[in-house]
Amino acid sequence: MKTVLLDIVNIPVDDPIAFTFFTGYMAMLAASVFFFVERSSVEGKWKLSLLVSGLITGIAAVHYFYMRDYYLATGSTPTALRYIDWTLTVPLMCVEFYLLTKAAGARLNLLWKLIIASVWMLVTGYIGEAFTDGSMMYSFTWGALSTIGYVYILYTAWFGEVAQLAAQSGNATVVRGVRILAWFVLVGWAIYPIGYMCMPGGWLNVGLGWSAANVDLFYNIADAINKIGFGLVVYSVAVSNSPKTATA
Ligand SMILES: *C/C=C(C)/C=C/C=C(C)/C=C/C1=C(C)CCCC1(C)C
Repeated sequence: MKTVLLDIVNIPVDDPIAFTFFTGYMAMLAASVFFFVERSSVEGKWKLSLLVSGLITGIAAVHYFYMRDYYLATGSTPTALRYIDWTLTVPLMCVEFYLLTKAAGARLNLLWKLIIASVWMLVTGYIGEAFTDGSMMYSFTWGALSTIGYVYILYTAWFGEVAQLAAQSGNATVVRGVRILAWFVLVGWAIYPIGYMCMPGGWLNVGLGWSAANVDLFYNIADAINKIGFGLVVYSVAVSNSPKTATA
C-alpha cells in the first residue's frame, strides 16, 4: 500500500508543476525573511509597508507548504487552499497601495473599495472554478463577473484614486513605485485569467485544447512574480525614502 507520506517525499523530477510548488514555497519563505529583516533598515513609517510585504509572502509560504503536499498526494489542483491564500494576500496588496498613497491623503474608504473589489474578484472566480459543470457558459459567466473586480483595481491603480494621489504626493519615488505596481496589476495579474481559462469549459481549454493541468503552473509562476515583485517594489520605495544613515 502506498502511503500519503511516500507520495510527499518523492518529488517527481519530471513534473514541472511539482517543481514550481516546491520552488514557490522556498522563494516565498526566503522573501519573507528578507522583508522582515529589512524592516530595521527603513525609516519609521515604512516599517509597516515592509511588514505587510513580509506577511503577503509569509501567508503564501504557509499555503504553498500545504498546496504542494496536497498536489503531490492527490495529483489534483488545491483550489480551496489557493483561494484562501488569495483572499488573505490580495487584500494585503491593496493595503500596500493605501500605505503608499496615505501621505498624499488616501482615506480608508479607498482601501475598502479596493478590498471589496478584490474579494468580489476572488469569490466569483472561486465559484467559477470549484463548482464548474465543465460548460463554456458557466466558466465564461463567472470569469466575466470576476473580471469586473479586476478591472476596477486596474483602473484605480492606473487612472483612478491611487494614481491621482500618487501624483499629488509630489514624491517621485512614490509616483514611480505606484506606476510599477500598476504594471504588475496589468501584466502580472493577467496571468491568472490565463490559468483560469485552462479549466474545463475555459476558452483556452475548449478553443486551443490547453490542459487543465496547466492551471497550477500559471498560478504558481504568477504568484512568485506578483507577491515577491510587489514586495520588492515597496521595499525600494521605502529604502529611497529613508535617510542614508538608517540604511547602512
Ligand atoms: C497573490 C495572488 C494574487 C495577486 C492573485 C490574483 C488573482 C487574480 C488577479 C485573479 C483573477 C481572475 C480573473 C480576473 C478572472 C478569472 C478568475 C480569476 C479569479 C483567476
